[in-house]
Amino acid sequence: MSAWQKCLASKLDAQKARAAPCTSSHRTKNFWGGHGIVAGQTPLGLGLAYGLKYLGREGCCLCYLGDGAVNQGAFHESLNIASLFGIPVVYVIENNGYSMGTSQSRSSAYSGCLAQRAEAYAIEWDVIDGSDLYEVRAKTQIAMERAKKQSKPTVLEIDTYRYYGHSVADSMHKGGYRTPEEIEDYKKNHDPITVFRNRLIAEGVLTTESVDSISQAAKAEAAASVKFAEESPAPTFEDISTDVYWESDNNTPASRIGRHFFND
Ligand SMILES: Cc1ncc(C[n+]2csc(CCOP(=O)(O)OP(=O)(O)O)c2C)c(N)n1
Ligand SMILES: [Mg+2]
Repeated sequence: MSAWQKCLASKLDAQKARAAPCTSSHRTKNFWGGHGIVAGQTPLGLGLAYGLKYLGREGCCLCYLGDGAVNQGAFHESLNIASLFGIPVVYVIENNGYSMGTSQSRSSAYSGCLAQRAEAYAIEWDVIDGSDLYEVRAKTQIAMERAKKQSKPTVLEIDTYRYYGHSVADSMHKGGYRTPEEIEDYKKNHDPITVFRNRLIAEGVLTTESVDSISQAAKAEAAASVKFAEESPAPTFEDISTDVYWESDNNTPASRIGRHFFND
């Protein structure tokens, strides 16, 4: 429901329509959002996890990044500090093989896998098959326990895929960076939802009929969310211009002459 409020820039959106969907966050759900700068979220995730340690709270920060972020300096600086100071952060590399229209083999020097780079920082790491939900859950659990009980970081690499382009810039695999056959193969043989559905049917937890009714209920819920968002009020000018600068919101003397934008 709230995701659609975000996509359609409704006044009811948690951030009052002031952020793009890819940088959305939800404070009360402890979801701190993305970052427009690739790997920019990695030092921020480190900081959130450091905050937990500093306040003496048991917890951890799960910080996600794409395979396109692994060569950024900010990520490596974050790994170094995480290891050195024992920060309860779990970095999860979602490796879908491409950064926009560039394949991983063209952008990253590595042997084996990307997560192995953690060894350079004395950090534990693991690789996960993203189409296997049980494996994702079990290995993420181990990393979270390590963070919570030992205050140690982990780097996880989840092998996955994306069906669409990163954005309009590489939609329909513009530039021919991958083939339609590759996409079809993944859909047919590795799609995590299909794999999990088949597994639950094989385990006797679900039947083909119950899968259909769950699927229909999910589609109905999504359609109702879209309708609600479409019918929600649009933000006003005040909604999008407040909570941007504290000085302006509070009409301080500096704000009245605009000086807080400068250092003089
Ligand atoms: C520092 C920086 N450089 C370049 C960009 C432009 N950019 C946006 S997303 C992206 C690729 C990210 O790759 P990945 O995280 O693997 O995302 P995917 O293509 O799989 O969706 C690039 C280069 C950016 N946002 N920030
Ligand atoms: Mg990627």
